[in-house]
Amino acid sequence: MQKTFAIIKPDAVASGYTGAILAEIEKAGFKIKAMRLTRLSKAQAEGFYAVHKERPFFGGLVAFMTEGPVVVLALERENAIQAWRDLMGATNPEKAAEGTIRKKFGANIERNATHGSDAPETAAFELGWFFSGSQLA
Ligand code: 3AN
Repeated sequence: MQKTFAIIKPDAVASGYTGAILAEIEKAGFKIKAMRLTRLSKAQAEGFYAVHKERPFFGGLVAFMTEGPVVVLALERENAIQAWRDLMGATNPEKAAEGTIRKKFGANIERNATHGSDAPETAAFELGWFFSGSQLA
């Protein structure tokens, strides 16, 4: 069993897609280990996306991620990191495969509905950024 970290981003929460995305997550066999509706502060978003701080889209990304509430999730499944990235689809919804969450609910490369950890190290960092150890047990 493996855990990964997911965010239902401000665009998807504001559009009323939270329930539909949670349904897709459960249908795909993930167990929701922890979940919270929260509004990220600028400092939280900057710290979370620190690996992207030199990228030209960093400022826009932080502004977007703080514009409204998000749902943060700890998901568990066999091969959870890859399985959640497969279910989300490509970063750019225009390039995402049919049936994926970003294809169905994403608007563009920035406003792309969901986030998912890309490796075990980032999953550990991202889960720890939002949840305490006892919440993930
Ligand atoms: P992923 O979320 O698929 O792992 P990353 O880690 O490359 O993609 O990018 C993190 C986030 O930054 C994306 N989810 C997206 O919201 C935003 N992003 C990535 N590339 C761009 C871009 N070229 N322009 C605007 N926003 C971007």
